[in-house]
Amino acid sequence: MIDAATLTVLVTGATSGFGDATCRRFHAAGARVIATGRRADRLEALARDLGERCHTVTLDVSDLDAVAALPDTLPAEFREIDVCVANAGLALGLSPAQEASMADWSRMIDTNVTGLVATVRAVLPGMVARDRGHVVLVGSIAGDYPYPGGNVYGATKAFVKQFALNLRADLIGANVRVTNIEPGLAETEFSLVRFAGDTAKAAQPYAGVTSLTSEDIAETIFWSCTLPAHVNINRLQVMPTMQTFGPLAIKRT
Ligand code: NDP
Ligand code: 8X3
Repeated sequence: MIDAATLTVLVTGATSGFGDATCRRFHAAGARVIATGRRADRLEALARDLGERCHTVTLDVSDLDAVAALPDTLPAEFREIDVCVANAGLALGLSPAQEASMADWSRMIDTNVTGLVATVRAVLPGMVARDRGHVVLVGSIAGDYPYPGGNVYGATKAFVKQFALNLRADLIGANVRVTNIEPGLAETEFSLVRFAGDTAKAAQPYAGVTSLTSEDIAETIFWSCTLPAHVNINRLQVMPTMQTFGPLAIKRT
């Protein structure tokens, strides 16, 4: 197993949900953590909680210049990133495609696709040069299974799935692992964001269900990153036991 205390871990979207829990999980095991996100107050609170071995950077992943510059702006002791958890992402709305907001679609693509690839592009040269690294992408079961209103969100996560596999193809011979974690229903701020702060709507997906928690996904990420270096988890779907598959829909006349 890899000793987490030897790792420097970069997490995007560390101000909430999976990202916050992932920072806490690695830090508790002795890792150095670089926590990033847009909400500076949340990052400050996280840094206060974690204390030493935590560096925070206010970062919007859709600011491509800032993402590209990130590795060179880090303090020396955080500069050699071993694990990059490209987690920042969001869903906006649940409208059918013919009614959905083009602005929402653009923001999801800018964040979940362009921001994610920019993050990977920024860290990968250092990992390859050091012959040591692990890129963890946070995809979703929405990239595997379609559902009504999932249109562009699901498509961004399908992109993540193929990007992860294609990265593996490029990284042949390099000691750099790539893992796509695909969570199912998990109770975070995800729905609050999807439904633009409408707390009643945001609560509905989690009603009467024992959903995944942020800690469940953080543990899964931690596990995949601390497996022996010769083991690469390509993709991992994680669902709550209470979530499963429905039949294909048929519109009958
Ligand atoms: P949260 O809303 O709790 O967390 C999302 C995080 O992403 C926040 O820290 C937010 O930080 C950050 N973020 C959003 N936009 C940007 C941006 N432009 N730049 C930088 N950071 C950004 O949701 P989750 O923890 O659930 O979501 C994390 C990931 O997991 C996402 O990629 C999501 O698609 C995926 N996912 C979630 C599932 C769920 O059911 N919850 C299931 C499957 C996948 P800030 O606003 O401060 O920038
Ligand atoms: C989040 C899971 O099913 O709400 O990616 O889209 S789902």
